[in-house]
Amino acid sequence: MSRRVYEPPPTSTPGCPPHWLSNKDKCYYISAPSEKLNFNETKEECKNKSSTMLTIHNKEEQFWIQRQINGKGYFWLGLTDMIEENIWRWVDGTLPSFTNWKLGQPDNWNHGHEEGEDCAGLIHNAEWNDFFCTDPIGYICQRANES
Ligand SMILES: [Ca+2]
Ligand SMILES: [Ca+2]
Repeated sequence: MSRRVYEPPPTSTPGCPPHWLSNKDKCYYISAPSEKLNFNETKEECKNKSSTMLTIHNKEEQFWIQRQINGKGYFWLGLTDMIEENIWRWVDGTLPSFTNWKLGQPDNWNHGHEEGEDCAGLIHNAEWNDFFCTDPIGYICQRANES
């Protein structure tokens, strides 16, 4: 994959609801700094917004998301191994073909908890890390672009 040049964020959201961003065939809702939810709350909130939790399927989408959330903190991915430890699945049940785990992650860290970490999110540079599903962090919902 060749390196892509910087693209400024879109100024309009064709085919997407107000406050959603358009990229390729999807619309994305990125939570404001005050909006922090745990994994299950995010799943519910995205459903309420007629959408699903964020899934990332290739490097190009990963880079786009990285530009949107740069310096804004942590955000959930719709990715979990709560059904079977270390078998990561998107919320639609599919296995990821693309991943961007931070080196050493996922580590199923379990300090102070009986259960390890079973829900994945984006950290610095939009690298992926597994978190406790009950952690409140930012979230991103996605839906098909209708244009
Ligand atoms: Ca785990
Ligand atoms: Ca971790």
